[in-house]
Amino acid sequence: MSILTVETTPFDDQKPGTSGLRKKTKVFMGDHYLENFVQAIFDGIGGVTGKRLVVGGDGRFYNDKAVKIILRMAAANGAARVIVGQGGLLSTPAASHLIRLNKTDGGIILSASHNPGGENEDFGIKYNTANGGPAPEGVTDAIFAKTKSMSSYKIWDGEAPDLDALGDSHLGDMVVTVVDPVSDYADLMETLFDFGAIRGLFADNFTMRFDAMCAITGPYAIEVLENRLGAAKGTVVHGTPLPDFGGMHPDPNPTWAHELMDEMFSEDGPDFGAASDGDGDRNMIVGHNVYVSPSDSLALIAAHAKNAPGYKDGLPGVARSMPTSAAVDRVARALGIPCFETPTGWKFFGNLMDAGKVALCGEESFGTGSDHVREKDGLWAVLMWLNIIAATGKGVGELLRAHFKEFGRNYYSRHDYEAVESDKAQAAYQKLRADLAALSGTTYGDLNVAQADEFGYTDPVDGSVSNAQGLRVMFEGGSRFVLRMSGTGTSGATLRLYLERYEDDPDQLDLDPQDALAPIISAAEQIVGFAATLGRAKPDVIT
Ligand code: VG1
Ligand code: CO
Repeated sequence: MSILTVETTPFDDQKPGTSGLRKKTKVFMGDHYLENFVQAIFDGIGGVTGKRLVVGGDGRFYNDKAVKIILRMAAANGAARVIVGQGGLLSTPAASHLIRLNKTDGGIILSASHNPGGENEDFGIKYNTANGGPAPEGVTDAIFAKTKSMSSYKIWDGEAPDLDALGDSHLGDMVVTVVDPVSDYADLMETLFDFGAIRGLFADNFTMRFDAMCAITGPYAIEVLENRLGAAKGTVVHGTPLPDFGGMHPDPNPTWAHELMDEMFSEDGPDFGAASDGDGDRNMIVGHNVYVSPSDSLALIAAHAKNAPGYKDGLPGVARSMPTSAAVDRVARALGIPCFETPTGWKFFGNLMDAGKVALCGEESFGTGSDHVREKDGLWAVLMWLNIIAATGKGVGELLRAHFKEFGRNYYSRHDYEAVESDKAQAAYQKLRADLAALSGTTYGDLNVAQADEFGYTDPVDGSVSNAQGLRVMFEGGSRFVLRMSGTGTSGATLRLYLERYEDDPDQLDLDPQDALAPIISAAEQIVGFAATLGRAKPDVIT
């Protein structure tokens, strides 16, 4: 057996997006496509000679084959050890934890997250650094630069070991360690939350439904909720990860997790419901007859985190992505802690957490997490809610109403225009961008534009600058809309319109968000002209 050096030519479309490189599965299966990118990762981080890595993915179609290719390439490139989840499986938060627990040099996660999986759907790959978090832009830029001049890659000329057998084996000089994907993660959860109190809740007939959407979180949720916390068998549904997610679109929002929504809004629905995405880092929280928007979930967790043992001393600070609502800002102000506003994508939270400036982070896109790992963590958010419910004795609806009463409500919604022809999406985006300077002082119905700008971010820890992170139109009184181009899609362009309005009139706290936001939706239409520019009468997905 020996090291093969395979000649190749560069691909011109391997620029990582919001969270790694995502393409149609068949693109990754094409000759040299995955291999080129993996070699670019290795070269972009200064080689992997003598290094230790974690590798795993969400089990979607091609996951197993891709893991074996990466193992053979790591061995040929001189890596010392690779820790792999059994069967090549690891949720994104569990991979982040394994990197930190074993103090490896980094890891490779295979997933296209909330995008559907299968031979004709999506696949993805990303690199995480030694802190367990997604590589920051400086690193992804270096990887992208390497993809542009790729002329050969190295791969071990021999079979990768069986990924189903736990324990160590060798691939050339490299040690492959196959680990249980769940146990270390489940142990970590036990250190953060009051498992005794949550067990008491379930012993007291508290009912729950967790929809794993045939994706990676199933085994984690079964172990933690059913085995360790005593939730009734069958609490976790769609709990077996399948290569095509059983045809489900594993994006935990009311549109795609409609089965769960129907059950939670039925007469005898469970007390508590949750869902997670393809790779396990997203979450949706639902009570009986009440839906919790991710921005509100973040704010409520910030207000109640002290109930969980892992956060009993309080939070040093919190952070949210720019398009996420300002609900958490109000809690931070009340707690007297800082609140940071970052660009979209979890990679921007890493430095803040490493520096101890924040312990809780969130995004409007169903992402919540803390400094226990450096990724968002779906099951963590679910356990945090269970811990808060157990500690306060209040249900989801009661908690939410009390929260709005105390802090007011940031009505919030996101309208997505998906798979738009790229030039049309660009036209709409660039039109608003060009108009920004002239918007301030203009009026739409009762709304006066106070400020309009393009969001840019200077990292408070390392001073790195990330420009062009979305367009903001802010109205007097705190309402606003934001327009962004998605960086995770694989066909055409997706435009995201984020809408927000603050309300503290006690009689106005229970409106339908789409009604509450109607004046802002109308202003955005007048300013951007979606119907005319995109040729779409309405958005494809509303969350
Ligand atoms: C989307 C979300 C963003 C999230 C990213 C990765 O990105 O909006 O908040 O961090 O997905 O999530 P974009 O560029 O499409 O808006 V995951 O769970 O797909 O890794
Ligand atoms: Co995800």
